[in-house]
Amino acid sequence: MTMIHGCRLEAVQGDITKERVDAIVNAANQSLLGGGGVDGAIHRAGGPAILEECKKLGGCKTGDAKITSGGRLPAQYVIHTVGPVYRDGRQGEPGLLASCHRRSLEVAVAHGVKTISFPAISCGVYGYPIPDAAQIAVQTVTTFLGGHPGLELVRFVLFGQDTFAPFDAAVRQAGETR
Ligand code: AR6
Repeated sequence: MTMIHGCRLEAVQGDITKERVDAIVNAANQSLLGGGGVDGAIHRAGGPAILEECKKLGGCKTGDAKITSGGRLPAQYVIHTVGPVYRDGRQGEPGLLASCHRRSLEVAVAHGVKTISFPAISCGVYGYPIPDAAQIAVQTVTTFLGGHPGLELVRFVLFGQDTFAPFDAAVRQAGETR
């Protein structure tokens, strides 16, 4: 855990669908019509209301983010973002992954969200190397917090030690180098 411009920033291991925060972020695909991984888990736990709202959104570009209610989830909102499919890191993947985090936070702030949890976007079937993704995620959030007071908590909720450790290290590093 570290404090960045008055906002608590932390990494924890867990299931993001259980998060009691204002908004959770979904690692979706461009259709916004559901999928596997964390996307499948969120739609299962939140119920059909989320998909009904998603159908009206007309999809989402890679790097962008759109919001729905949280359905039956403890979280009030789900912010659906689309991470890049990782190829070799030279196809704009870092910029697109940063954009996912920035756009998710912009949409969150526009809806009065004060507490938000992110999964490891693109780190599952989209194949992003986890240490690289962790650095980008934490750096982008940290930069955003510098320009946007009002957020109280940004939490990365990771499945498994292999994903948790690099995110936790990046969060600690952000606290030291700021
Ligand atoms: N809570 C927290 N993290 C989770 C959970 C959960 N309940 N379930 C999985 N993860 P992925 P991507 C982790 O594949 O790489 C979907 O089909 C998982 O271990 O869900 O962005 C979409 O529809 C991994 O670390 O997302 C897209 O088609 C991380 O969440 C595609 O997958 C992200 O893995 C998006 O791929």
